[in-house]
Amino acid sequence: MIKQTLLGLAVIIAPVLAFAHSKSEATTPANGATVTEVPELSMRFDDPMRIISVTLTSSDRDVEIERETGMDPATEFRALPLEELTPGSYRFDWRGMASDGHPMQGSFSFTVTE
Ligand SMILES: [Cu+2]
Repeated sequence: MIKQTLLGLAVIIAPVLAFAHSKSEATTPANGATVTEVPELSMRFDDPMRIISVTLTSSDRDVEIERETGMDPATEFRALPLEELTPGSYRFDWRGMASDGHPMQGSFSFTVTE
């Protein structure tokens, strides 16, 4: 009986905790998307996020990107690839700090075709 009650509480509390953190709401390209070109990489957050580091990886190598957004907390992050992205799978990883001071990280992936 007690176990059931605790489980019920965990289910109720979990979404509230997740919601307290600023999360990446939408990205360009969208997570899982297949695109023919990538003029820019962007992320939008529901609360300002200080993006500390970003990497774009394809297969086994890092692709050079240049961030357009500074180090100040912002609800939108933007970066440009410094080279045309050749067909393949890409993964964008970011680390940052939420407005409540908690370290956050996330990633999204996309595929480039000809
Ligand atoms: Cu937090």
